Amino acid sequence: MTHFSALSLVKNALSGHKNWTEQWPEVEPKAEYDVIIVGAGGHGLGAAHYLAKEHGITNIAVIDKGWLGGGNTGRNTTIIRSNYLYDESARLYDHAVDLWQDLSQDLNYNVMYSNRGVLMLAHNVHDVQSFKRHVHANRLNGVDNRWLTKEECKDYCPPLSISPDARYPVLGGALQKRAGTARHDAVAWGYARSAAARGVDIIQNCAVTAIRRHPDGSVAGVETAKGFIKAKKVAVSAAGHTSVVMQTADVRLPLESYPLQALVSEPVKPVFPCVVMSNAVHAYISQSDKGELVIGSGTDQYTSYSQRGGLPLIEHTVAAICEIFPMFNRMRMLRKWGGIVDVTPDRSAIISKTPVEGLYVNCGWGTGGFKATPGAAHTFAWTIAKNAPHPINAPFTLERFRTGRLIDEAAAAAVAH
Ligand code: FAD
Ligand code: PYC
Repeated sequence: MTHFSALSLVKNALSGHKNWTEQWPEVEPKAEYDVIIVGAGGHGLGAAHYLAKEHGITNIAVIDKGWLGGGNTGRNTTIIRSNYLYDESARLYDHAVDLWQDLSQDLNYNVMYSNRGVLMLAHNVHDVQSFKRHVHANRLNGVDNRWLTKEECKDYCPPLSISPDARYPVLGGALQKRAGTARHDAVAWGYARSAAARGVDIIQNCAVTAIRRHPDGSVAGVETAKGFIKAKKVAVSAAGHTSVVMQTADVRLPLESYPLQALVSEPVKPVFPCVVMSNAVHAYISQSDKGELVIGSGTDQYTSYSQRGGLPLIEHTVAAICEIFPMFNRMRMLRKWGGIVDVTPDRSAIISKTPVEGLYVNCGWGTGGFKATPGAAHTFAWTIAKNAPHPINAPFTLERFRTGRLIDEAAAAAVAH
């Protein structure tokens, strides 16, 4: 496999870019693996990368029912931040933000991490109080976040309207400067390439139809579209479809699945310097390197696996964008899509062993798991390898739904649900 470097770029440019080697091979599944990961999104592929790189476990298959990165990893609006309220979340998301800093170097693949800053707008007294509470809590946890006046918000993001005549005027905002965006496909491709180079099999277009258990209850392997595959350990990272997959092993999870939508505009020259989120008016926006405005909408009010979502939400989001950024009034929207997100009762994730020996689950990221990809994958790999939680994901196990020690991050979740 080619090592990407300035030299390899020049060499391949001189031969018309015809001699690049494949990024990962297409393989048929073996009869047995040490670990099978269900779901080739960023979280599943990342877990395979860290299992191979940090725990020396390489006899792994990552199996996906579609193409790798075709789930929420390739459908999200790529916002990365760690400004969550509770200590446990701050540690988990900031661990991810730490890993994002050097991820391109770690993978030898440009994931285009851009820490352009995430600005969360406050539109009412409740927002102001809640965001200031987040700013203070974050700073106590060593997470950068600061309060900006509305004029400072405008300086940081010139397209923003701070007119007092708006329906919900901007009263100020919380800015996390280390936060930003990354290129979502590249994250999946980079992890896939690195894992494959270490011997991991990536098997696409092969649905896992059931998890099988031994008579003693422990995990035996998975039933797939290509037949039964034995495994010592099975790790499920299937986002919106997690509860369906886990049910086949008789494990019920506290999850509900909803469609969440996003859309992009026609491309324009660089005009938008950061990421802006407005929970109250309900829209979030950044500009991609192609020039499209990337705009996030809300979740449908009802559970569904339809992977599209209703038009009223898009209309509401576009109205919100026009209100906060009147200069975008005449922009045309190019396309919209949806993904199925898995939501827990406390809006926090689950990275955990399960009551089934050898079965692990990483889910419940709802509308906000892209930012966590490296941190979730890293701690999930640890949990699988050591059959025990990493100190960072210890508060995020299934136990909390028994003990009642919930981590209520609904206010930090960004998308109302
Ligand atoms: P996925 O990438 O969905 O991977 C799961 C994989 O499992 C899929 O590829 C799927 O095909 C596969 N699978 C499912 N069932 C089976 C089966 N039976 N057999 C085999 N394979 C199976 N998060 C943020 O942090 N910031 C954002 O700005 C943001 N915006 C979002 C916007 C939208 C529109 C959506 C939908 C989500 C957004 N999210 C955001 C959430 C984020 O995308 C997800 O939390 C995250 O990408 C989940 O990654 P994953 O690898 O767990 O899941
Ligand atoms: O978690 O930051 C987030 C987010 C933004 C849009 C969807 N999720």
